[in-house]
Amino acid sequence: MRFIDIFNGDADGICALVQLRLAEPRASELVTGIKREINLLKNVQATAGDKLTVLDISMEKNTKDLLRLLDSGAEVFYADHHQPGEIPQHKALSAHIDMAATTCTSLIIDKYLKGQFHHWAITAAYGDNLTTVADGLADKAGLSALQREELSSLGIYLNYNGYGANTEDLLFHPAELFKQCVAYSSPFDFIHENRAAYEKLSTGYNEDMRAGLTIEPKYQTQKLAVICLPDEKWARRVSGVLGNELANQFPDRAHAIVTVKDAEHYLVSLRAPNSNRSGADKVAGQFPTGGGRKAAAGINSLPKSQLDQLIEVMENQYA
Ligand SMILES: [Mn+2]
Repeated sequence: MRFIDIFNGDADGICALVQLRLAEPRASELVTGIKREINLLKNVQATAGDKLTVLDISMEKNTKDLLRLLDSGAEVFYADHHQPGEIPQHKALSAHIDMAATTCTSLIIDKYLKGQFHHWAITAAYGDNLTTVADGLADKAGLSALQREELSSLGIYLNYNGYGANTEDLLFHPAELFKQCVAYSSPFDFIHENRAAYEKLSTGYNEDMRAGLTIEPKYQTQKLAVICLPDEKWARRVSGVLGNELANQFPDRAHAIVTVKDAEHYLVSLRAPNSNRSGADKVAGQFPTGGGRKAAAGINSLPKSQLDQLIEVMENQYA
């Protein structure tokens, strides 16, 4: 019988598993990847009696493999907050799904464990950009303003670590980062006692962010800015968090963060202005590989020749 822990490589996935393994320590096989890699079940093989834990990846995107693993006799504990599609009715599946906009997988696990490792759950809420929810929980837990700041920073760093084109781009492989974190029952102890890991994250984040903020926008008006990042590791790491930072610094501006995907294509991350959180899905929807939500959307594969067209569509939406 094998234990296999499968989790998204971002703050939410890592903190969800940290809580579970602090409550129930196991030597398990770890299956994870970059934040965008969510078809994690496709590489998992199991036999009867194996115990699988699956965290923070959409069930809908993994249904076929989930059914295959259940059919092979594995027991599956599944917790997530993304669209599940139709949840299979199977006696070996224990599903904990909550799609409320105010929750995340780590908060679902926090409830399941009756708050045993609550500070790790709050860290994840900050990392998953549920800032208002996280602030409320921190207040309720009696945390000081400084402690709140510490958990918020850690959440942001753990989330940042998940961005890249592959795990070689990342400062820590998410499986390694999980191991560094799970050694501490409180994130405050991780922050203060695991200085080497914490400083690697904080220095990396701050240096990448500084470099990202100095890039001259390719196109810029009062209403929108298009930032083209170079094809380098640091740029791929910061691509996911730079848009949030720019949206905070320029709340009335829409942003497109453009990174090189391959010789012919860009990967585009779109953010609506903070003061008008709408339209990002409409801009992305004008392109065949675009999609997303009103406030944040993306284009998976934009032909390089269509960058001007993207600017035009953004002008029509926001100017
Ligand atoms: Mn999540």
